[in-house]
Amino acid sequence: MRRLVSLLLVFAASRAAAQAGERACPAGAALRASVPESADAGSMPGMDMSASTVQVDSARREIRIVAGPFRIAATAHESDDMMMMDTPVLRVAWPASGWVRGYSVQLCDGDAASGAALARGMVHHVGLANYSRRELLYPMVERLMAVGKETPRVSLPGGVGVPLARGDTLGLYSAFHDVGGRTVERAYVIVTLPWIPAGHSHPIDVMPFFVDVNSVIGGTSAWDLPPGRSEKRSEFTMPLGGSILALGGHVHDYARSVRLEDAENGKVLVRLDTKLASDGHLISLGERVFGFHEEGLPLLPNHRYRVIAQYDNPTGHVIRQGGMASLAGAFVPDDVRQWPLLDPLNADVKRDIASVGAHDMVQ
Ligand SMILES: [Cu+2]
Repeated sequence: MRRLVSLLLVFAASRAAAQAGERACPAGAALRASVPESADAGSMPGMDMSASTVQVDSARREIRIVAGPFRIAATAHESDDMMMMDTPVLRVAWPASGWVRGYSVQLCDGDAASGAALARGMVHHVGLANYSRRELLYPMVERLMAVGKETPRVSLPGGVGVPLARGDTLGLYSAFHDVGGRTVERAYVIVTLPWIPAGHSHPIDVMPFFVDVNSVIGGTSAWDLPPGRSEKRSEFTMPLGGSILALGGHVHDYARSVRLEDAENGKVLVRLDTKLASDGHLISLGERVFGFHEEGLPLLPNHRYRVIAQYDNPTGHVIRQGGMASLAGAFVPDDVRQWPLLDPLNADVKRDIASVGAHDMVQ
């Protein structure tokens, strides 16, 4: 029952062009040595001793964030919520200006003598927030990228990248659960970001796009789902023009569709339909790739749009926090200099920063 992170999830592994093979994990000793101990170490038990470090690999054109150690304790599997462990948000200073063109996550064992990867299923999600840029539509910090166990890797098509500048502040948040009742004492997360350094080729700037039918800053955007057919909608005004390259989304069981409309003339711009099991449980929500250049879906500056979710709840009763719907994708602004600025003193922004990671996840 959590909000989807804005991410370029529609470019997830399966359709990505080049797939680098999964890297081997470094040896445990090397992992432990690479992450300096947190100043809090010793003061708090368990995961609060974790810290992070950033490595620039110029030869491979990659930037890596290594974070840990995280203790992943075996738990009694009473419910999905019980078994998930959120980690504190670890902030990192971005080391170089240029463009990120992908994102992948490894989970490695810090107690293994030689490199050892941990079960992929232990990763519930790992995401990056960007405290140096605002979400396009909301006074919130940007959710840059995130993956869950179903989408271990995000790759952008050639010629586009998400701009980041040296000194930007990112926050790494994650959640794990045990697999097979085994406790891992020291797990390390390695986030690898393929990278185009400034001064080389100049890709097209692409940004995360996110719109929620029930945006609640600092809280969950889920709502109580009434029985039968129902609809939830919200309007937004584009602060600048640009085009959407691709769009996916997030909904819950019994959702029928999410659509984006021009609120000024009612025209349906895109509609994503769900695939449901016969009992109404969600199998998948459609995605749409418009194209990477001129073929994108244009959105006009200062123009009103709306997003509408349709549900049909057959249970005959209200499902507490059962509704959720958002669209997320990739957006190319006409002029990136017009991007709305993040005001760190704004009350909504403060509330959002306090909640990073708490309501974010990949479906
Ligand atoms: Cu949800």
